[in-house]
Order: sequence, then structure tokens, then C-alpha cells
Amino acid sequence: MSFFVTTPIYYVNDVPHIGHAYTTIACDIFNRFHKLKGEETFFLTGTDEHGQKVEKASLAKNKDTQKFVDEMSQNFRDLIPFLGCEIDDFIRTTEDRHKNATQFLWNKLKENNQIYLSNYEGWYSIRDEAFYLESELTKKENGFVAPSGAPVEWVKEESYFFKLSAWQNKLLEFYEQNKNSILPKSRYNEVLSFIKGGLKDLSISRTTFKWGIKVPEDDNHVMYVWIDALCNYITALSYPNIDNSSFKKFWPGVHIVGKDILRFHAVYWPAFLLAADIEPPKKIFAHGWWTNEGQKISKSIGNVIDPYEIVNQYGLDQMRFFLFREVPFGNDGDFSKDAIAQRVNADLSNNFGNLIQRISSFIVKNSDSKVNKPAEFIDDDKNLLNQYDEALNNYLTNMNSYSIDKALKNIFEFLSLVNTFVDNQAPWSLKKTDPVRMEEVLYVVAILIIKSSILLLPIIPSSIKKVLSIFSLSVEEINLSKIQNFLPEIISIKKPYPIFPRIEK
Ligand code: ME8
Repeated sequence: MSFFVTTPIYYVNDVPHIGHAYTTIACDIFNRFHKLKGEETFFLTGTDEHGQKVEKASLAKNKDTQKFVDEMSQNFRDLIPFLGCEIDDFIRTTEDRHKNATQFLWNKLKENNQIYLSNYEGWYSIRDEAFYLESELTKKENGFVAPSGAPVEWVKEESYFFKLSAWQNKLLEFYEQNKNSILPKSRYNEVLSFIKGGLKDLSISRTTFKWGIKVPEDDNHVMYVWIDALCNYITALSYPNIDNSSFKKFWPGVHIVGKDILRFHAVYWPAFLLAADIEPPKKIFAHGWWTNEGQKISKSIGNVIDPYEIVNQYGLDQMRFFLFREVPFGNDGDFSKDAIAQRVNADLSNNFGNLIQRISSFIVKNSDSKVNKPAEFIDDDKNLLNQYDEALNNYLTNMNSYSIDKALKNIFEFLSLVNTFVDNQAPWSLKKTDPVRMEEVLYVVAILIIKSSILLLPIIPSSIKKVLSIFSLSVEEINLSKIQNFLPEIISIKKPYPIFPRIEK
């Protein structure tokens, strides 16, 4: 089995914010989860560097555009390790490998009679890099605005068109047969009704500026930034060399995108691919948007959330955990300082952190820093171990269906049961009355902390490495296929320390 996951490639007109961090961490979580299942994985991200929006941003800064994109792209590259993400490739659309792949795709579409030259006259939004029908716009005092709130302008120019209208029925057929290929379900329905509403041919080149990939054999045109951008997903798999191992192994992939760019991924991209004789993506997951303390995040309001600030203030895994535990993946979410403090304190510090701390220190003080596997488990122990198996199954089902919040809920509800087990078994009282039973209880709790930790590895990897090292284990020793039957003969504790300090408000 193999797994290919991608973030959108980010526009380099501005610095990265929490929205970019959110999508990138989501992909990192799924990538780590599939790795933990023993699959061969490929995690791609990168930057979208052409088009009018980026060119405008460089001009506003009075910078050479290539220099500008070099610098801005680096900000996105630097953010990845800071977020604890491990990628396999970082693609930039200004690289030669990408220009070659995109021009090849263009030629292939032309060869397949999918492109024709005509004139475009209509609305365009530079901020969204999107064409709009007048019926989609809202009239405001200063003119029309796009559904996103972005201003639009009237453009009239010669343009190459892609025969999108010819793909309406083929796309509907594909989605009828692949009902889970767009998630959540509500987004699938949205895409289907958009396609059923009728597809118009798509303008795929521009003549009024030069910052883009040249249309082959026509120097007056550069490609529309979205055909250029979408192609990144196959450039990175060495397209057009489709017989090479990475394309064969990893395509079709899973695209994680924000809800704002679903149409590009679920309508235009599969149509381009089908028209070029390539399989459409395996899955497109559209996640929701974050607001800040109830307000839409925007530069003009000045409430953009800087991921560096959040990590420095609350901790990396604390932020990763909050973003994916607090809000169902797919829904919109609101970022607030109270909410992050409350979530981290309740789940990580109290539920999980205290359990680790009290059991590991107790073993150090009262059981010579180690516990042996009991010869047999009594019913109370077996019950709890069975409950873990149930939580594991639910976790796997939920992670496989992209419900990270539910998967996390499964683990934390189980950890509450473990805490209750400790309270009921009261190993501190057993110390004098029944030391053998005390050690059994400690073993059961320690092994369940380890087993639960493994499930949290994709979400909070660096903390889990610390937890495992307290139990003298390393990540390499355990994976999801071994986890159910993992019962080492002895568990030793290395010096315990608090891993999830409380956030003081
Ligand atoms: O659209 N909440 O790039 P982009 C959650 N270059 N996610 C958010 C967010 C928010 N408030 N704001 C942004 C582009 N995002 C194109 C993509 S792909 C072939 C080309 C996330 O820099 C979300 O994933 O505008 C959104 O889809 C992405 O940032 C858009 O980044």
C-alpha cells in the first residue's frame, strides 16, 4: 500500500499564517498515520509563485519578482520543520521541472483536442485568481465583489480555452461511482450540484501580464495560474515520466485543501487529468476555516494569527493538538486563547499528563523503576485491556475516514477509563497489603499509557517520543500492526518529568 498526500501550494504574496499551518499539519498527521500503518508514504507541499496576485505583491514592494518569490517561498519552507512536519518534497512552480511538466500537460491537452483559441470577456478577481459569472457576484457601493468578498475587474482579452463543458457528464459519472472521493459529504453534494448546474469552457491563458509559464508556441500568452498550480501534484511525481516508479507508486493521491479552493480541485483538476488520459485524484478533503476570537481573519482587520507566536506561547504539540481536537476536521473553527488553554489543560495536562506523571513516579519510588508482566491478568485488567482494543478499532475507523477529532476523542475517553482504574485499584494502598497485585496494576496502566501514546504519535509526535522514552522505548520499536499484542516482559522507567505543563491564563 502507498499513500500520497498534498497540501495546496501556497501563494507567496504574503507570509504564512495559521490557515497555512493548519492544512500542513493536517497532511503531516495523515502522513504519519499511514506511515505508522506500515505504508510507503509521500508528503508534498510547496509554493504557488506565478500569476497576477504574486506579481502585484512584488511590484508593491519594488522588488524583482524572481527575487521576491525566492525570499517569500523560503518563509513557507522554514515553517515546515517549525511545525514538526516531515515532508518528502517541497515544490516551487518557478522550478524548471515544473515548467516542463506543465508545458507537457498543455501539449497533451492540445494533442487531445481539448484546447482552442478565442476571446474572454468577463469578471476576474486577482485576489482569488478566479473568473466569475456576473450571477455569482454581489453588488456593493464600489462595484461587484466575489463570493469571497474579493474585488473583481472586467477583463477582455484573447485567451485559450479548455473544453470543460465536454467533461460535465464524465465528471458526474466518475463522482457517482466514487462517492467517497470528496469529503465531507456536504462538500461532495456541493460539487455535484455545481457540475449539474452546467460547466462552461474555462479560460486557461492570459495576455495582459508576463509572470507565468509560457504557453508552448505562443509567446503572447502565459498560462492561467490555476492550470500551472494544479499540475504541481504530478510534477513532483516526475510527470510526464509516468512509467517511473514514483508516479506509478503514488498516483492517484489525496489532496487536503481549504473549502475555498474545492472547485479548482474537484472540478477543474479532474477534468484536466481525464482530458490528458490521467486518473483523477483518489480523494479531496475540504476543511473549514479558522476565525480569530469570533472574527474573520484578515489583514485589513489586523487579526492574522502568526503560527510562530502561538507555538512560542503555548508549545508546538499543544497547538497541533488544539487545532485537531477542538474542531471536527471539515468544520469551521474559532481560535481563542481561552479555548486553547482549556483544551490543553483538560486533556493533555490533567487527563494524560497527570496519569503519566503519577504512574511513572510511583513505579520509580515503589517498584524499583520497573514492572514485570503479570503471569496472568485478572478480570478487571482484562476488561480494561479489551476496552483499549475497542478504542483502537474506533480510532482506526475514524482516522481512516479523516475524522481526527473523533479519533482523539476515542483515545481521551479511554484515558479517562485508565485514570478511573488507577483510582479504583489504588496501588498506593496495595503497597503494604498486596505488593504483587500492586505491580500487576502498575504494569496494566503503564502498558496502556504506551499503547495509547502510539495512537497519539501522528498528532503530537515530539511529546510522544518523550513519553515513550520515559518508558525506555523508542518509536521504532512499536507500530500500529504490533500495538494490539504489544506486551513486553518488563517495562522500565527512566527519570519521569512533566511533559504537558498547565497553561496558566
Ligand atoms: O489558494 N483557515 O493558496 P493560498 C483555514 N495557491 N485554512 C486557511 C485559512 C483559514 N483562515 N486561510 C487559508 C491558494 N487557509 C492556491 C492553492 S493549490 C494547487 C493552489 C489555507 O496561499 C487553506 O488550505 O491562498 C487554503 O486552501 C490555503 O490556505 C490557501 O492558500
